[in-house]
Amino acid sequence: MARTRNKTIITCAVTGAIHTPTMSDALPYTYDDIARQAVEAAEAGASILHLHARNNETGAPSVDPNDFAPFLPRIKQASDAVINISTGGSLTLSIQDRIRPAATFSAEMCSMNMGSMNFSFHPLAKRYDSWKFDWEKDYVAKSDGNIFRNTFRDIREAAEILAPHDIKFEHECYDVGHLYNLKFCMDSGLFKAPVFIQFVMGILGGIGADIDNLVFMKKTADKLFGNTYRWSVLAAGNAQIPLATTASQMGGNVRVGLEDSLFIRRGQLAESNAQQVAKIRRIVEELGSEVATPDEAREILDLKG
Ligand code: KMH
Ligand code: ZN
Repeated sequence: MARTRNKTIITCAVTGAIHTPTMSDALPYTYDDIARQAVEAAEAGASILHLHARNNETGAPSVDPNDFAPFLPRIKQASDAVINISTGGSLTLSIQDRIRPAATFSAEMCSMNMGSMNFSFHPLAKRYDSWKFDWEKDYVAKSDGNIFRNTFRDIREAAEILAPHDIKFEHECYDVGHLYNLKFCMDSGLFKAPVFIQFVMGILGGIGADIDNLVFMKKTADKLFGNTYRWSVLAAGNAQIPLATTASQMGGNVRVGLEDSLFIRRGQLAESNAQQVAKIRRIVEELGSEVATPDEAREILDLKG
C-alpha cells in the first residue's frame, strides 16, 4: 500500500473542447482517432484517460452521449485505463447538458469544475508564430462567450445528480480561490474526503503556470485539506511538461494530453497524445519515481473499480 501511494498517476486528456483541429493535425476528433489515440496513450503509460467527445465530421465539441458511444467501448475493450469523462463540456452549455455523458455512462471518474471564471488562451502561452491573438477581437469581443460558469448552484446540481453513480471527481481548481470553494462545498457536505484535486495552471482567467504558484496552490491545499487529498497538475501550453515534472518531484500526479497543450516542446507540435505521455513517463522514471498502473491508480484514488 505505502509503495503504491508513492507512485505517480499519469492522466492523459485526449482532445478537450478548446483547441480546434485547424491548430494541429494531431488533435483527434473523429471517433476512430479519439479511440486510437486514447488506447495508445494508455499503452504509453497513462492510467487515467480524461475524455471529451467531438462531432465526428466537424470536430466541434459535443456533449451528446451519442458522440461518446462509438469510442468508449473500444477504449474499454483495448485498455484497462480509468475512464474519466469531462463535465466541462464547452463554455456555452448548461450544467445539465455538461454532466449528461458522465451520468449516461456512469464513468469511474469525471471532472468537477470548482468555480466560475473568464476562460481564454493566455497570450503569454503563445509560442507558435502562426497563432495570433488580438485583444479586441479575441478577448474583448468574445468576453461574454468566454465565461466558464460553475456557480455553487451548478456544482451542487452536478454533485447531486451524479451522486448515485459513485463517480470519483477530478476537482479542477484554476486558482487558489477554487480550493476555498472546494473546502466550502466539503464543509457543506457536498463532497467527502479524500478528494482528488487537479491544479489547473496557465489558463487566462486562472492562476499563472509557474513554480511559485504551484507551491502556493499546494501549500493552500495542505492548509485546507491536511493529508486527506490527492493532487495532480495540468499546465496549459508550453508549461505542461515543465510543471508536470515539478509536480511529480513534489509528490504529486500529472496530467498531459492535447487538450491542455498541443506541443511536445516549445514551438514544436506534438505528434500525438502518446508522445506527450511517453515523454513525461520517461522524465518521471528517470528522476526516480514509478508510474502507477490503472489498478494502482484505482487503489490510490479509491475508485469504485
Ligand atoms: N481544459 C482544461 C483546462 C473539463 O473537462 O471539465 C480543463 C478541463 C475542463 O479539463
Ligand atoms: Zn477536459
